[in-house]
Amino acid sequence: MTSLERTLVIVKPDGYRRGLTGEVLRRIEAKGYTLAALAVQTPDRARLAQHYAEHEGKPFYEPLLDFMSSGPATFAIVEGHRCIEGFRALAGATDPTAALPGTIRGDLGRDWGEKVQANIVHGSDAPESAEREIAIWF
Ligand code: IDP
Ligand code: MG
Repeated sequence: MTSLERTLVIVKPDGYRRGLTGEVLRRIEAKGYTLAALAVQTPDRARLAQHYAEHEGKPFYEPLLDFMSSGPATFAIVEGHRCIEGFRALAGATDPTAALPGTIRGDLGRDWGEKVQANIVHGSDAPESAEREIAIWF
């Protein structure tokens, strides 16, 4: 028996602007995961810097903070056994051009020629990062 997990999902500002919040949440619910908390807010740079600390110094870091603070985003705590791995499978690869059809990024995302990939969703990558990220935003 695996333990009940939680993950932080963000429908990023590109997904929010394009009206894809409902489509992303629909896929999470259709998969069978539970929405434990939901909030719409424009991410502030201070909390984004904490959230994305592992990427500080990379060429896409400043563009990433600009992009993520560019407007409202939807934050969700998602629950379910193995939901961290499961949501990342639903999301698809980081690069939306390479992300497979059938995934959120593969079906709904594309390259817009920017320094940062606008790829619609974030999902935590491990139990420790999920708890760390949930504590930042909720
Ligand atoms: P992930 O969101 O799939 O976990 P990370 O490597 O954690 O990917 O990167 C965080 C975010 O930074 C990505 O979702 C994407 O928006 C952006 N990003 C990551 N790598 C690149 C890159 O090589 N070029 C442009 N943007 C990137
Ligand atoms: Mg990541």
